[in-house]
Amino acid sequence: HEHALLLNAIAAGANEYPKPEHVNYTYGTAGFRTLATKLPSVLFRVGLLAVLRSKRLEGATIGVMVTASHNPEPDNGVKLVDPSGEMLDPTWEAHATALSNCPSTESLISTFTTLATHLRVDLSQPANIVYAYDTRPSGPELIKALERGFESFGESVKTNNLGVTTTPILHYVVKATNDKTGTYGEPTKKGYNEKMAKAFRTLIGNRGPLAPLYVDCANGVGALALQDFTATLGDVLPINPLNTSTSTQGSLNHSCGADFVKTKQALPPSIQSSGVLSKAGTRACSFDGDADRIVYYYLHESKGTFRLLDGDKIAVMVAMFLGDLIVKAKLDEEHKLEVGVVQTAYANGSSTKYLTSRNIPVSCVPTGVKHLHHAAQRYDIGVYFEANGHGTVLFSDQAIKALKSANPQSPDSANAIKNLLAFSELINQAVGDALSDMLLVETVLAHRGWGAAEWDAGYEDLPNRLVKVEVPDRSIFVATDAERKLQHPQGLQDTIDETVKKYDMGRSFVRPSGTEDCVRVYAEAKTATEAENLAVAVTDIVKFGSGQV
Ligand code: G16
Repeated sequence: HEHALLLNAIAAGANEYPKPEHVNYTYGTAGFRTLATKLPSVLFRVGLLAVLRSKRLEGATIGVMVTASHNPEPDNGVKLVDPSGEMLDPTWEAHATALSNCPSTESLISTFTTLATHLRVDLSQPANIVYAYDTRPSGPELIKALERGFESFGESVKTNNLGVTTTPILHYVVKATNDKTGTYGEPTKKGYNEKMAKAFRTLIGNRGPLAPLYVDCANGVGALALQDFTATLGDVLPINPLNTSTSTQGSLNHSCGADFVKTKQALPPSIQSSGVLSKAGTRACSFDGDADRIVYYYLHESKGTFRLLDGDKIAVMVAMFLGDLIVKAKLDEEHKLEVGVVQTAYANGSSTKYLTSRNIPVSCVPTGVKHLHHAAQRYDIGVYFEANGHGTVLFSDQAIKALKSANPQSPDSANAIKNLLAFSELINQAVGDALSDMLLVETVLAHRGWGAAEWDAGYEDLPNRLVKVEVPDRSIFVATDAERKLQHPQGLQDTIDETVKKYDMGRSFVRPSGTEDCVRVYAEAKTATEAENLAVAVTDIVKFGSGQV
């Protein structure tokens, strides 16, 4: 009887949120992402799946984030977060896709029932969900659809609406809520801010106050998180927030934010015209629309040219610094720790070469935080960053144990150990966070006594270009070998290889985007002109391969 009631409730909700015809949804790089107007039925169905997942895990708390991050304002999206604070188990992505594509209420009910049976979900279990959304105007309507999904299950579902919040805060709250040891932190925004502020103060010691930092918030939710955080932190780090217009229509990610800066390799026009970077030594950073990416930049002191310090530059500086701290910690032979770095094909060739030449292990995985995160878990201390600024540093349980049980033989070692442990508190262990990563960068710079120019001096990026190519059907492009090669359309990779050979230090690859309706072309080469020409040549190959030319 109860089962029949549940199915009736789901059917009633499904009728309110019918699936639009001729749309095929896929769970992409970071969940479902498309025009917000196409998403209400998906949100309702994701609500159902989140409850199934929580019930399957005996009521463990699941997270749901409504955001389209770096995408333009009219887009939106939704992704699920597992109890550990990590992205949804990839085997469940197919279930999310199956539910989202059911053409009718009847087929949705039948797919739901089949899933519940096959996944051995005991529907009488409780379910717990935490959810949040970014500042997009479409957020509240989509949240209603999501809540309608939860409500179908009646009282067995307990929810916690975090409201307008960044993606990393949602991940943190999910992890902290499920943490049985009670050591990770209080499962609230306040708990998160206090945890980070405390670790940051410990690490900065008497080095503060630091030089002022300009932060481009992409006119998104990062502006609100930054404001909350600075109120907690006080004046150790003077922060000047820029692009904070979260309620001005059309402003989100528009000509600002991490994706703009990384792709255009230029200052946001608003920062250019404000002149705030013209004072030598001034550094700035940009967040993206949901504050889980960060890139830094500054202007060259004598030439005034734009210098980008992207995810690769962050990874290299942080890995080198943590490696040095481990040496200083002088841990016993059986507790020796290793730092490793995880990158994607987008990593600048110079960064990989630099790390390898310093004997830091580097692995390459496909695009998407979920892939990097898992690869980073294989190291004692795993540093992962996508070139676009997504990333974090993971400390394994073993590393934490080794540090906590160490017997330092000198004040220097004791200090290094204390600092390594403080880094594990400062850095978000669930997912990359622009705010936490910003504090990480600031700490390393303060300890090294470096400004942006000294950080930048480590290695010189190879000139590169990233191009979005619009094609009639991006699904015909299938990449392999950590996305460094194209498997389909057949023969295209051979043509690309032939072309790449003609360029000094040339490298290029093609892959379909999992968040936007386009194919991405990346090219690097010895000179800017060559990188540009290579990108144009490969773009032509893609257009030809897509049947456009
Ligand atoms: C998302 C993912 C990132 C990925 C980016 C671009 O970022 O979380 O891992 O690098 O999309 O992916 P694609 O090239 O497949 O479009 P965000 O910041 O948009 O959530």
